[in-house]
Amino acid sequence: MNTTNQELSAWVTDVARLTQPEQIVWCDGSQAEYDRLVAQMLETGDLLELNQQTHPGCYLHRSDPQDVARVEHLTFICTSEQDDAGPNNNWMAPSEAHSKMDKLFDGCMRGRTMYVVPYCMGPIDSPLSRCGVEITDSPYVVVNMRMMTRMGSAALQRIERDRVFVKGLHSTGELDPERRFIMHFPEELQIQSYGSGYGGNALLGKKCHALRIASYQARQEGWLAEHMLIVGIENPQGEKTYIAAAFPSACGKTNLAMLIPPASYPGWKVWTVGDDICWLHPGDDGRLWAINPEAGFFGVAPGTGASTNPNALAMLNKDAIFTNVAVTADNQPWWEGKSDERPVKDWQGRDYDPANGPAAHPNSRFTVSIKNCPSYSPESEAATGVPISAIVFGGRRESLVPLVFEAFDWQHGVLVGASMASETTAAATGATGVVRRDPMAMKPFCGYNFAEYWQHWLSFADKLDRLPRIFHVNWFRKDEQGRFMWPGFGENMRVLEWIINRCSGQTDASQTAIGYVPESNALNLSELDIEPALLQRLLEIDQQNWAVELDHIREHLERFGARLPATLIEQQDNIAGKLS
Ligand code: OXD
Ligand code: MN
Repeated sequence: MNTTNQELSAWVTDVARLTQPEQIVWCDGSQAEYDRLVAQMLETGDLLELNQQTHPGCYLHRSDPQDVARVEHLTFICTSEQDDAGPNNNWMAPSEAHSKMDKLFDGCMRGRTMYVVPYCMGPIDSPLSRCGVEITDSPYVVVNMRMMTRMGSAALQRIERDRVFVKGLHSTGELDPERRFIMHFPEELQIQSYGSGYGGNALLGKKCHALRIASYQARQEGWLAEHMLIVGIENPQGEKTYIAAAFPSACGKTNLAMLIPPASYPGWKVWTVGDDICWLHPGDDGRLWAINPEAGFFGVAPGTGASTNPNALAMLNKDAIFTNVAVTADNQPWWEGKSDERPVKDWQGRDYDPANGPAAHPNSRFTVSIKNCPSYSPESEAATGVPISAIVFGGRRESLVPLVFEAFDWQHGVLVGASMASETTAAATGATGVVRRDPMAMKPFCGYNFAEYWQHWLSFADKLDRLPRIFHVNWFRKDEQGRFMWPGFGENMRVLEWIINRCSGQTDASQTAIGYVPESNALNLSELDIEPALLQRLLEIDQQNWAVELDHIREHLERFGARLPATLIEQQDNIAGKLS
C-alpha cells in the first residue's frame, strides 16, 4: 500500500474488495498525472478538445443529460438520531443507508480504475485546514479535484501526520437517476455518493465535505463552515477590509467575488479570496478569521460576460474545464451572456436549434484554478486566513427586500441570516423562480439541525471580542415592468463601500424597524444614472408587507420546534412589534 496510515490502507482495501476495480491508482497531484488523465479522457471522449489557439489547455465535458445539477431530494444526512439532522435535511438511519449503499457499490468498479485521491481543504500548512480522501472511478472527478483542492502527495503527507481525514467514496455507477444517492455520515466522517458525475454530487471535497461534514465538525470544534465568498476591498490608501458574503446558489457570488470597481472608484481594488465556501475561526485577537478551503472555482458559466464579470472571462482563456457549455464554429466555448457570436453545437452536442432551449445548459460550469483569476489574492494562501469585518447575507427577491440594510446587533443578524429567502435557480434540480427560505444560504448544505446551527451562530457573541457587523443585500429588486431597479455587478461596489464605512464608523445610518439603511446621500451614486426617487424606493421599508414577511418568518422558525433558540423568537417578536 502507498501509505503508512493504517486506517487509510485498510479502508482502500475494503473498498476495493467491495467494488472490484480492475486497478487502483494513488493520485499524486502532479502535472504529469493530470496530463495523462486528460490524454486518456480525450481518447475515450469524456473530454473534448476546445480551440487550443484561443483556449490553450481548455477542454469540454458533456455530462449525461439526466445528470446536470445537485440532487437535493437524493441527498441525506445519516445521523443516529433523526433530530440531529433536523427538518432541514433528508435523514436516513446509518445502518439502512450503509446497507443500501453497500448493495449499490457491490462490484460497481469492475473493469474500471479506482483512483485514490488525497486532498486538503485549505492551505496545506494551515492549522485551520482539514483533509480528506476521495475514492472515485471517475477520471473527470480526479482532474476537477486537482483544480478545486490541494490534491496529491502533500495532502497525503499531512494525513499521515494528522491522522484524521474524511472518507469519501464515489462511483458514477450507471448514471441512473433511480440509482443515485449522496449520503453523509457526519458521526463517522464519511461520505458515499453513487450514480452521479455532476460537480456538487461527485467532487466530494466541495459541498459534501467542506460544507455538510465540515459544518458538523465545526460545531463540535467551535468554528463555522459557511456557503460564503470572501473578498478583500482595498481603498486608495491601501487599507484592506475583508467581507464574507452568503448568497444561495447562482445568485452572483462568483461575480461579487471578482468585482471590478466602476470608473468612479479610482484607486479601489477588490481581491478575491474565495467565491463559494468560507471556514470562519475565532482568532486569538478576538476577531473572526476566514480561509477559503478550496483552490479553484466551479462556477456557473451562463451570464458570465464582459460587462458582468470580466475577471472571470479572462481567467477562462486557459487551463479550464467546461461542463455542458455550447461551442462556436471555431470550437470556442460559448454560453448565453458570453458574446454575440452564435453557437453551432449545444450542450448536448446537437446542432444548435433555439427550439431545443438554451445552447449552454443553465447550470453549465467552468472549473479553473483560483490562481488564474486576475483579482486572485495571495492572502488566499495565508495560514491564519484573513480577518472578517462584515458578514453579508443576500437573496434574489423581486420585491420587498431593500438594496441593503444592517442588522442592529449580532443576535438580530443571526435572525436576518436564519430568515433569508430567495427565488430558486438552476443549480439544483426542481422548479426555478419559487421563493424558498434558505437560511444563511445553507439550506442544501448544513450537515445538522438548523435550530442547533443557529444556536451555534449565536454563541459567537461570547467567543469574539470584535464581532463582524452583519448586513443584508438584495441586488434583484424589479419594478412594475419587471426591469431590475439596481444595475448590479461592478456597481455593487457602492453598497460595499457603505458597508465598509459602517464597519469603520465613518458613516451614519437611518434606523428602521428592520435595521439600519443608508441615509439618502450616503451611497455614492456619482456617474450612475439613478434618480433619487428610485434610490428611495430601493431603500424603503414597506411596513405592511414587512409585517406579513415577519409572520412568514415566525412560521418558518417554528418548524424547528423545541430546539429553536429562544433568542430568535425574541428577536422576531421585537421586529414584529415595531411593524404593527
Ligand atoms: C455551487 C452551488 O455549485 O451552490 O456552488 O450549487
Ligand atoms: Mn455554492
